Amino acid sequence: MFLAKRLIGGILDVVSNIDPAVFVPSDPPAPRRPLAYAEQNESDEERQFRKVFQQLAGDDMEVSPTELMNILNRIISKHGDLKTDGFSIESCRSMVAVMDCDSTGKLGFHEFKHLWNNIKKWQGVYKTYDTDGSGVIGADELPNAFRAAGFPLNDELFQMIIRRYSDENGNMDFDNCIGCLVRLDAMCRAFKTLDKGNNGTIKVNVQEWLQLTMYS
Ligand SMILES: [Ca+2]
Ligand SMILES: [Ca+2]
Ligand SMILES: [Ca+2]
Repeated sequence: MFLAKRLIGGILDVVSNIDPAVFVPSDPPAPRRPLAYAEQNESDEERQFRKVFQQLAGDDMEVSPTELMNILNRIISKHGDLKTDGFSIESCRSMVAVMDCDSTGKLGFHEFKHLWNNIKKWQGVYKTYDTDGSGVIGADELPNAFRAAGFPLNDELFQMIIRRYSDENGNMDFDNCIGCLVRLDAMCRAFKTLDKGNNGTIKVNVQEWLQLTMYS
């Protein structure tokens, strides 16, 4: 009710009680360079990645949510140590939405590469912080895992994340963990972009608020 009233008022102040400076979201995707320039100046690794991307993305040179789902599910089927019930189309639509900087509805090369590198990094964190080797991140393992991923949240936020992304026993499987971190990372980046004075407070109007929350 309170929120609705504030929204109708037109301006919403989002005040955070945690210091946003402690979050370490990943760097935003590199700005777009002219393709010819990019191709001439890329490293071998980038060239290889571009080839893989071209195969995954198909003729339109962008990765759709369905393509992303197929890729991720193909990969996790080869990793028996990561417990998962598979990436759902809903979770892939959400990941595409929060990574889709240029609003094409799909992931272009740089957007996809950014997501890919994060997933690789977080897969390492997941394995390292699954300390009992159960294949899932339990409620007791979660704070350290998220801290290692760059998100030292407080207890209240960890509890909320477990409520939203873990099962009834408090266990988070691999696809849920990646979905959660992709969103958390994107929301922290969005906050930092909007926090013009760098003082932990942002001011957004209803249009900006809905663009941020509904395309996510
Ligand atoms: Ca799952
Ligand atoms: Ca895009
Ligand atoms: Ca575990």
